[in-house]
Amino acid sequence: MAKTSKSRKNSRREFFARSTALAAGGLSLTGGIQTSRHPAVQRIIIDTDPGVDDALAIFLALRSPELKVEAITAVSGNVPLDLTLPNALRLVEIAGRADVPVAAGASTPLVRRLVSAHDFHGDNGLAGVEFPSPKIRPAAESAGELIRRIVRGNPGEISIVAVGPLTNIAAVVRADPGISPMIRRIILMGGSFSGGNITPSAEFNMYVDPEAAQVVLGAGIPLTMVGLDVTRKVLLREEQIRSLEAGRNAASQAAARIMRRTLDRSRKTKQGTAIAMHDPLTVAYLIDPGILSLKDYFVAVETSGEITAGETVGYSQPPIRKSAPLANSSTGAEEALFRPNAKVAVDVRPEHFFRLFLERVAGSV
Ligand SMILES: [Ca+2]
Repeated sequence: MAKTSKSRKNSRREFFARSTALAAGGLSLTGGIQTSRHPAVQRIIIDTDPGVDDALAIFLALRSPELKVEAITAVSGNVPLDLTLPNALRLVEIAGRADVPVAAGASTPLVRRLVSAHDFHGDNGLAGVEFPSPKIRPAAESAGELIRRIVRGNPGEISIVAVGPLTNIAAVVRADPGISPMIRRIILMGGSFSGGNITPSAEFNMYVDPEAAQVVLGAGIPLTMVGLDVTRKVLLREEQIRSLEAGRNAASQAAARIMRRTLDRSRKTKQGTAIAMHDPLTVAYLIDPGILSLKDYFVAVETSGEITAGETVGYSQPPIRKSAPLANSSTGAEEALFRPNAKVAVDVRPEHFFRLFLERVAGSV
């Protein structure tokens, strides 16, 4: 008995030592080459709309020693806030991390009615898998208050991982414009340069709140955009679900149940036989930047299109030209100064993602 406990403790220590060394040295898990140095632990806030792939992203973050999750803020998106908030609380509780504060954010987009995605995420947002009601309570502060307090208390230290519609982040930037230079960076899941997943033009998070996306893209905060161009190439299948089922921890078991049900639904509704790893890919990139290749773009989001709202358009070089003015318009076809506002993921190594993801979520950490 004592021996088992000791060896488990040792393997846990070795795991953390190895992971911390990797992070401290900027050593890529995938390449094995020391490239650059960055702080051993990255402090993050996760803004999320759980959401089946949000669940995986949260588990991955909470089980990775390179990341310190300072807070989780819920937003309406895949399902309304009255589901995403308790789901976030449930996920934190399942992962055994009741120490992480969870706060309620916006229940509606900035100026639009909420369009949710129950058809994919199930009635409860977790593929219809029933987990017990959470015992922990949401933070007394709102998402906006919590984000502002943490960022202002640690200027330049906190990165935001935004894996839902950008409503909460836009509201923070609008209410407190001076906060932008204090945010280390935003890594967002959203957008696409290769067609959408809710309309032919728009990716879901951008579609739900394009006005919020416009605020965030224009805020001058260092941005990394992880969009459908890469996330739809990282597909979870039967094989990975079996690995999660074999994982001997509550998070892996919960992830397995959620993804098993999601895959079954997807097959039945003929939406496909694999599940794109949108949100967890964003978190995985923070842990191992070698998983993605990035390219500088000026990214703009369509807000006025009747058919195309939420479409992201990437300019890789000047000029930044808009549509031709209407004949009765008083404005000309002005060109804006070309200055990239985002690093956009253009290529991905799916096998590296799954190695990291399964090691962390299904592993015995
Ligand atoms: Ca999400």
